[in-house]
Amino acid sequence: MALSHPTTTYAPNRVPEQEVIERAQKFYRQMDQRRTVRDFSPDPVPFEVIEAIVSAASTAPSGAHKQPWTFCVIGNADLKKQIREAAEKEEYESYHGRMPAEWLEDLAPIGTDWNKPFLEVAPYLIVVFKRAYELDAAGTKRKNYYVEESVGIACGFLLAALHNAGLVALTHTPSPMNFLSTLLGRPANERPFLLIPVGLPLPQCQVPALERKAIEQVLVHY
Ligand code: IYR
Repeated sequence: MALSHPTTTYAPNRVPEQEVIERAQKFYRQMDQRRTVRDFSPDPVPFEVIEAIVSAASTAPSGAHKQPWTFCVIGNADLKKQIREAAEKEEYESYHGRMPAEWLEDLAPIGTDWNKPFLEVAPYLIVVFKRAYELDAAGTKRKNYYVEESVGIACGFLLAALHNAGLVALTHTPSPMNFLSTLLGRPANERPFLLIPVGLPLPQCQVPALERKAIEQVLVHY
């Protein structure tokens, strides 16, 4: 059986080389301003901003174009409170025995602990789910491919889109995360991937004094 794969013309304008260089360097300078933030302002953010940002994330490439992601956006105060309480319960156990000494040592400079007030303060929580498989109309399982890679790339797009819009985020991974499936009533083919509080930073909010690796440490030119 011959499978059809229709194509469509893709002809973006060629950008002049000097402009390519300038755009690339400008984008790097913008991205270098991004910081992970834990001190959120409770100020609201219009939902249409979140919609555009999730739309940008959902343009990511994915294995066999399966788009194996769902972005659950929580603005409801009561649900945020329930998520905070469940996350803190897990995190308390993690910080008091589940995380090995080396992990706690690596986190010490970042200053995190089991308290997660940002889960209630941030105007939105975006819970990203990876879809392990799909169910077709007959209820038969259909595979998704490179799900971790695809959803990871989509989350990268999401973080870049948030930063571009002037918002801040935290890539939070309470562990284990299955409480999110229960609280949000997600189907069995979805697994929580990342919990991303989103909003505006508190004025003068503090972040760890971090340095990024130099280009020579991360780029090997053959
Ligand atoms: N999930 C915990 C611990 C944690 C782990 C890493 I790796 C971090 O970079 C930061 C925190 C928490 O969210 O506190």
